[in-house]
Amino acid sequence: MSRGFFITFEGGEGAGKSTQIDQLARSLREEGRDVIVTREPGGSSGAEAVRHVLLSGAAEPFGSAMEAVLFAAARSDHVEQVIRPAIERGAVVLCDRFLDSSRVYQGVTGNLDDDFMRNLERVTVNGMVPDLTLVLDIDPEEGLRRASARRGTGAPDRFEKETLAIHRRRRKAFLEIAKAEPARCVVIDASMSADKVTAAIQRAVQLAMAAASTDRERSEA
Ligand code: T5A
Repeated sequence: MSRGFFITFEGGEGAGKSTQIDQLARSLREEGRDVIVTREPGGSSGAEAVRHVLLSGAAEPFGSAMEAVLFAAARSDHVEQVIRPAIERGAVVLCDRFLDSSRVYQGVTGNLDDDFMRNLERVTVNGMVPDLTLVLDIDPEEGLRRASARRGTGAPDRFEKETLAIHRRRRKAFLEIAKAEPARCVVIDASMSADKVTAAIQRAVQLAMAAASTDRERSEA
């Protein structure tokens, strides 16, 4: 593959994104592919420095627009330092959350203006739109239960602690994005067993990679 392939994992809290990224990375590496696993907020040294400020709630008093700006600053560093170089050298990049999380968490449930979010996204992503986005869909009650069981006695973060009604709005918003962008997004039922989710993801990834190769061959012919 000359250019790499950029896959993002999206969805609510505790949907199983990290679990499934590990599985997919393992199977792609077994096929001999160069795989980069990364996450947001974070993924580059500059962005990891901003991660704690965002997830601890230290930026919450600034309001959702300024939180969106901080997520954007972290994403810009991550795109330019990690994602774009990896894609240009032909790697497969697996990213735990990306632009759709900002659209949903800051845009929809932060009640931010569409134009503001669109302009911020354009500057931040700078053309690095995912080739495939896997939306792991789960009832927020179950997702939060899983996230809480994994966390043990630790406190929920800035976004996890919000009301069930807000998490439900987020689920709906992720599904609306997937419906509006069917060429990029595939919805995966994340309530199934982890093995079944892995199998569904592998099918979606194989199909998307095969379609991308065909498109490239056609455009080079
Ligand atoms: N955010 C992020 C924004 O507001 N705007 C943005 O632009 C971005 C990028 C990040 C937070 O930041 C917000 C969104 C988030 O609130 P985070 O700590 O990085 O927070 O965590 P999350 O991305 O939310 O991910 P989680 O850690 O909550 O969950 P995962 O990764 O989806 O789930 P995972 O794999 O850790 O699984 C959770 C538990 O469930 C089990 C696992 O073993 C684990 O214990 N599990 C299953 N159990 C049963 N059946 C299955 N199929 C299972 N799959 C996993």
